[in-house]
Amino acid sequence: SDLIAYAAALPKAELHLHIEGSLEPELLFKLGKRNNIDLPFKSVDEIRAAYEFSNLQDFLDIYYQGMSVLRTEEDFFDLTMAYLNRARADNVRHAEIFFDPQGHTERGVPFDVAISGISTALDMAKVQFGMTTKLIMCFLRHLPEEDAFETLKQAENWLDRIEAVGLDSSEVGHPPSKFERVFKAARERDLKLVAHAGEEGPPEYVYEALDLLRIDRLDHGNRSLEDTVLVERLVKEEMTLTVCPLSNLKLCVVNDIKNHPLKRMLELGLRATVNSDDPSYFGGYMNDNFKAVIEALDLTREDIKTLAKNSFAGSFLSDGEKRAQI
Ligand code: ES4
Ligand code: ZN
Repeated sequence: SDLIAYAAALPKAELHLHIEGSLEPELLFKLGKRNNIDLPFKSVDEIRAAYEFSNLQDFLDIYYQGMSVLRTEEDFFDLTMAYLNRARADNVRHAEIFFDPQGHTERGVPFDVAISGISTALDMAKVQFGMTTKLIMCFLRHLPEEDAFETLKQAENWLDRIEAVGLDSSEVGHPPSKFERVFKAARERDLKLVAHAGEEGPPEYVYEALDLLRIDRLDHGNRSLEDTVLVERLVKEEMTLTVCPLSNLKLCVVNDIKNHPLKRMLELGLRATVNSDDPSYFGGYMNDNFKAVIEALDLTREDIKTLAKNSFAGSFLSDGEKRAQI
């Protein structure tokens, strides 16, 4: 319809995107071949058929398996370049990109190899198509806090290339409180702070992310809606929520896209944004996510405009850079 075309054409920022989750089956195969890695799949179709999840952990098992083909700097460059090209086609003008260094270092791929391949692609996107980007280094929350400290140490020479730290992977059983000290250390290095919370975890985890980690932005945050006091606080603090509609559907955070809380979030005055999370695994990039919620939730032109504005307002761009985009 008209509104879908309107959303597609709007300049947008993507604030919740795991670069390893943008690895398409075709590239996965190509890199597997290039690196002589034996894969448990014989075809692209076979891989796609395996992308059926009943919860976050189901997905994460496949996600960590998929990233095993990423070995060299060139692999990380190719992965990142493919995403940036695809995002650009959806009129994403600015992207704040997560990466999971521990998903690589624990397989023997050095931190420097991953970040250097990614960074080269980010620099090229700026020169070639004027796209701006920020890099967010995530800690895997199923691993000990000590490992996160080790990762922060490995990042020491790259701090000028890293905007923020984040927290991802298996949420339930790994509350934000587990990472209070390493987030404090990151804050002392002037890094911005974000965390996945309230995706599968309870509102209590969102409170911990706010009060103990002192986050600048909330990733997902869906389950905040179960707590009216928490919602009022998020509204008052103008906290940005990076919402991922197709991800929520594929991971059964919502049982039907028609029951997605995005519209309700906007009505409550929350600063919600639309993002693709792990687009290769969840069935779509930025504009596919917009299309899904526009059709299912009867979003208005004003809603769509608000979502695009929120994406820049909630970004880590400077005030001057935000004004230039909005
Ligand atoms: C993730 Cl959707 C999601 N949630 C938590 N951790 C993740 N890592 C990659 N995608
Ligand atoms: Zn995520």
